[in-house]
Amino acid sequence: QAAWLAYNAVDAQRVFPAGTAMPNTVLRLGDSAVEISAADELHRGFEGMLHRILRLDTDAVQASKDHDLIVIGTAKEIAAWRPSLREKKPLQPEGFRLRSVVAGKDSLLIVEGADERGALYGAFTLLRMIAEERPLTQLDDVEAPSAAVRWTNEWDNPDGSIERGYAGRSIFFDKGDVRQDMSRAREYARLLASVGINGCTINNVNADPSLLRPEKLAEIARIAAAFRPYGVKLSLSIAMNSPQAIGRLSTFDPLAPEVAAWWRAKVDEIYKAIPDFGGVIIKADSEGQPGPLQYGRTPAEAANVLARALKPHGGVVLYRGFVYNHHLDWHDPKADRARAGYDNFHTLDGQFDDNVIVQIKNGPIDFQVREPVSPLFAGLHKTNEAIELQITQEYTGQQRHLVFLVPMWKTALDTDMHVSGMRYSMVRDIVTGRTFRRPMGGFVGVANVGLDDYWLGHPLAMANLYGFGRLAWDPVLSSATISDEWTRLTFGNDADVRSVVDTLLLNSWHIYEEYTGPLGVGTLTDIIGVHYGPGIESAERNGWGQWIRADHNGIGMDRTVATGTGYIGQYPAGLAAEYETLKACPDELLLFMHHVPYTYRLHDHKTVIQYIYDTHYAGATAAAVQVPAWETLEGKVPDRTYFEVLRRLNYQAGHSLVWRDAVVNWFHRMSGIADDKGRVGNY
Ligand code: GCW
Repeated sequence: QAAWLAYNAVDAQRVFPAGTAMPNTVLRLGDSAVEISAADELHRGFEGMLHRILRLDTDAVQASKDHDLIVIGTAKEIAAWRPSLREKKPLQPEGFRLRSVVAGKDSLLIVEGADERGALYGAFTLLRMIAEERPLTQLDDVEAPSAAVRWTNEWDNPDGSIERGYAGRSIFFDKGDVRQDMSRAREYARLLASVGINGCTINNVNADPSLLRPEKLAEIARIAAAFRPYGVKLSLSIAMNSPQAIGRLSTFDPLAPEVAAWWRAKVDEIYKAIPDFGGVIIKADSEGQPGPLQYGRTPAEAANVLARALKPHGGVVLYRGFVYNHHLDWHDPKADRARAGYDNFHTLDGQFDDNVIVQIKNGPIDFQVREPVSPLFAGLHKTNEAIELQITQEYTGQQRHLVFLVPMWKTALDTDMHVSGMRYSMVRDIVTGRTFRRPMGGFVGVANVGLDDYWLGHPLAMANLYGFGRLAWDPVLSSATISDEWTRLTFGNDADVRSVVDTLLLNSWHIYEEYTGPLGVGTLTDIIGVHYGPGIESAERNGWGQWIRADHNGIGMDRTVATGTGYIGQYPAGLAAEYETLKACPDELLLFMHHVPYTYRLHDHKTVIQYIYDTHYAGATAAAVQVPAWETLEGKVPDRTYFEVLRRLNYQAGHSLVWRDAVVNWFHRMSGIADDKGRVGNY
């Protein structure tokens, strides 16, 4: 349960080398709940890592007897405490500065937040530095988050089940009610805050309207109270038809005055129960959810009704861009689900109120093992955007397979969209609001943690939750940095442990991709139901549009402008040009963008079919090799974690063979082309 806040013992000499004083006291200058958490956390961390019991002090006179202090507070509080420490350059919202200062007899470690949250994030950062055994001499670190919205979404249902959750039941709900015991909710908020996450949407985007009933809001307020000391704002997924479903209006047409009035009253009621409520998230007109299209209204018209109700309270609307028709005609060569996000939203650019953010999944389909970035990111210049990333491994092995997703997310965030007239237009800068100078934007991670002791089931899957938070804070961080930070915090600084765990994490996405869906074709898993295990055929001949268009001659979706669905034309010209021609299209996205014969040769001249065979054998072999690599860590990581990971890696090694054989045999039968190494079909 401690996850990466393990506070394993460190070598104090490294953190406080000779001449650097180790503090005895933490002096807390503010009384807010968040600052109290921050001071408590410093206490906890020092005890665990340095075996030092810090005195907790709130009285400046009392503390001044001690000369070796950590001082924690907001910039305002610190300037009031000692005017000489006043900052000239103001800190960014939620940011902090960590300084070591020698003032007369005093040796101070100053944790200065722009605000209360900043102070808390500063405390966690200081503790991370200690965990990594970084010397705290001449410390001067100024940081601020990349964007205002850094939220997780939890797809929890009131009955306690979790849609696409793979780690036990809900930490919030049970049998229709909010749980009595909020200890896990509180611990979760602590974990989130430790990586700078400031919001959490507690219920499924396929929202149950009954959660907006007054008696339920009173229960939900208890969850908000558990989050509050960690600066995590609670938000709710809402169903657009709530005014009808629970309000007994005859319509939920967003433009009907009585509907707008209903939402205003409901939002006011929510803020009475939860004064720091973050806002709402809306999934509408998608996969059977009610929405404005039923009344001929647009997503912007629907979003703005909520936005106006939330505005006086400072709340925001996250409107999901995941709107598509799941009854597409498979026989229509021009039909293309990937087009939907852009087609549905780009014409609405400029029509959303300023406190609306369009929440866009990283890829245009649905969290496949490999997708290009959604063209919608570049299609909205006058609209706030957030990127939605999936921490829960719906299509990537459901935490039974090890897949460290940070490198995959980085490929999306680091994509330059080539927006015309801009030198750079990386997705990461678009979603933080920099590129188009938007007032707001950010990062949403679908986490789906559960009651499981390891929160996500697979102990190593927690690197994904950690990595999501770190990227939301600073999307420029590298995958290797994030992986190594997580490993050190979780398992300590042992060089062997770091090297084994980091290598496992950093190679894992590639390995999973090798034995599942190749060349951007999709994950090749069961599409209709659980999204687990090989299910190649299930992609085709249905309305869901995750088609691979494989026949006896070739495979892939032709999304070109010239002969295909025209999807590629949704990208800015520079990027579209790259995807449109076979020559320039990167191999890893080939089958997403083009339909080619199995004998088509990739950039290294290997044929597509031989590539499919080779990668599936290579991937399964690599999955098997993870097991002995992990076994070298027996006794070096906690036993329970050791055996839990081992069990899962063994399972993964076996399941990767199932994947390999299912995929290679299917393509062998389909193509009739032999494997040039003679492995396939020879039993
Ligand atoms: O991929 C699909 C999932 C649904 C999910 C949906 C969404 C919550 O299979 O379970 O619904 O995405 O993101 O809305």
